[in-house]
Amino acid sequence: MQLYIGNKNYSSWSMRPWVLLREFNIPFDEVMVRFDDFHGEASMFKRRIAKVTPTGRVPVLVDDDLVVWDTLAIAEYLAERFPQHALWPHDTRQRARARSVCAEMHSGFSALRSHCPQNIEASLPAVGERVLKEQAAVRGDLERVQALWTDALQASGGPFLFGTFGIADAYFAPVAGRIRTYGLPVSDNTRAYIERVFASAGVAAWVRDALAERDFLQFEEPYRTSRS
Ligand SMILES: N[C@@H](CCC(=O)N[C@@H](CS)C(=O)NCC(=O)O)C(=O)O
Repeated sequence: MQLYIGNKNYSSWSMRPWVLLREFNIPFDEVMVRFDDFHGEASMFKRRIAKVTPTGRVPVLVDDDLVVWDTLAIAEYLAERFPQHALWPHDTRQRARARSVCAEMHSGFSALRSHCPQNIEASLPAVGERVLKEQAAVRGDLERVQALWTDALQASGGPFLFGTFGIADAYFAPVAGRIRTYGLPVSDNTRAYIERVFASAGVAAWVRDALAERDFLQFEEPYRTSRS
């Protein structure tokens, strides 16, 4: 299997399936396609990705002659292809809950995503403070994600959202990363969950690679002018 991804420092959608594959030690080859501004014919990223999928986006999973695009479809495919791993919870009701929170993440939290874009190597607490003060919708997203995590952790008993690390945790790992990058204020329990996510093998490996990239892409950087 090959997984096409973008820059590890910036690409939150790529992070989810990559982290999942690594966490469960499922062998795959990574194909990193460096981000550019995604504009038209001149975009090398678009040209390379167009050879694999007409959507022009990452992540994309290629398994022999099968192409699976979009994070949720990739997660579902992996769960079916590797039933020996509990990517989703075994229990039907828990699985329905896990799917609900992933679907909510997939189509929601747009304020947090747009005002606090993924930037693993950066530390921007002053930006986070300003954004929280100015953007009620970001405050709403932060409140909602904390409530969602608290409910899931209470119901499962932890340490991860549905017990052991699974698709839901991979889905929220980039949100946990944004909370760290922007120093957003969260409860002690939420902070402890975030630390567990970052200590998990898959996420820790992604972060290591992201920090080693040292690539600065201006169009992904609304808040910095350089890496230093
Ligand atoms: N719904 C898609 C979203 C994928 C997505 O937007 N990926 C971004 C990178 S994180 C991308 O490829 N952007 C290229 C573009 O916007 O042209 C998924 O879940 O895979």
